[in-house]
Amino acid sequence: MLSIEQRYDEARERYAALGVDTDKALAALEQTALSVHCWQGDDVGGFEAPGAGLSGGGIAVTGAHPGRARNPRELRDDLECALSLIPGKHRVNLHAIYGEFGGQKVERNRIEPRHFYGWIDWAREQGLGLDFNCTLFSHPMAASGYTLSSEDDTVRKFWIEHVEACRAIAAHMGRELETPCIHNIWIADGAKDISLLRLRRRELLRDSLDIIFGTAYPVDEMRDALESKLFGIGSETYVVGSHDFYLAYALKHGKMICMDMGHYHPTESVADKIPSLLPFCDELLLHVSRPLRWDSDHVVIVNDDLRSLAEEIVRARALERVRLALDFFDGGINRVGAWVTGVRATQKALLAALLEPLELMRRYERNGDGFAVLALAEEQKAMPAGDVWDYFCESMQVPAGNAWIKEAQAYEKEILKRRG
Ligand code: RNT
Ligand code: ZN
Repeated sequence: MLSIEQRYDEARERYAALGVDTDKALAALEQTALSVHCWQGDDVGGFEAPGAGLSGGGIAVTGAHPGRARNPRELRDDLECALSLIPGKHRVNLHAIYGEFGGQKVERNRIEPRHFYGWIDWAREQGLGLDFNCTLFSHPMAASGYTLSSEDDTVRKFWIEHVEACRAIAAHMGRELETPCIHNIWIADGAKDISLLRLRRRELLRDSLDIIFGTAYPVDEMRDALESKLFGIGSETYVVGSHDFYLAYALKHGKMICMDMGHYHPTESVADKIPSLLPFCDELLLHVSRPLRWDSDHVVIVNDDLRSLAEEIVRARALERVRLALDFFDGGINRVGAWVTGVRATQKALLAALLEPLELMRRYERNGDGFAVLALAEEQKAMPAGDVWDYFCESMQVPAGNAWIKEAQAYEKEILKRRG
């Protein structure tokens, strides 16, 4: 049997014949840090109070597979295991509910950087960047279904203070780790049925954001992103933070748009939104996810949506302007295995895009040779990208091919299954 290196050498020549430099492709892949969401490890539970789980917010985690992380130490152990099976250096994406509150009840509008020192120290030690999200769900103050767009001044003020606190924490993380922390705002505000306050609530959300963004932070410390949604469970008819709303807000105020692959109409192409927005935005944030029926957050796999997404980023030469964060959760399978599957799938899709013979395809297109563009893209599917991927994994000192599966199984047997 040929070794991974021999297979790579052969693949390198085949790609080179098409004008593709596989070493360059791998260097670009290595440079692409993905923001790995902490919440796959504990079903979006967080550490606010023992037993507190996901409630409200229009998102739901199903499944009761044993081994859910119950505290920051377990979650960090699980992340370390997952990251050891993923090639490259990445970032970890936290939510405000993952602070270390020392068993104390700390109101969300009172959280501080010190509640995240444990994460910052760990990230520094592991050589990881951190990203951050405010948490405006799973809370009594969100029970009405409205937060930043609430007509109740007390509720709105509480959540404005929460997001302000989160932005300060994000800036602190960025400063400490010397890599800008992306702070993403997603709220579940919306209505199950007819609402007569569609405009009113969007004006309230606009005003809340204006107050929140009244404090400016240096871009090398933190940057703001706004994540829209089409519908959620219990907000089927109306979502205050729609795509149009945030797009308008972001363009007007120089904020970043976050597009979650699960938050659009099923036939709408998130991939094509990338080259639509790039002429107007310096940077974009993507939540890489897999919508299925009513759920927006299945574990990511290499499907056509993901491939097109990666292709549009690479074809637009925008790998440095489009930040990729993962966003999926499955409580029904080995959670570490779910993480690794989704992150590696994203990397494989990026690699496939980086291995496209773009110069040749562009030449064909400019020469009006449309069939050749199509044919070349098709033939690409039978090229040995897997050999390049295996070599990448091996050179990054992580298991190639499916060898990581037994490592995730062993971790489950030795660690996860032993948890209560
Ligand atoms: C929900 C959004 C959001 C969340 C996380 C937990 O539909 O996608 O990004 O998944 O903030
Ligand atoms: Zn998302």
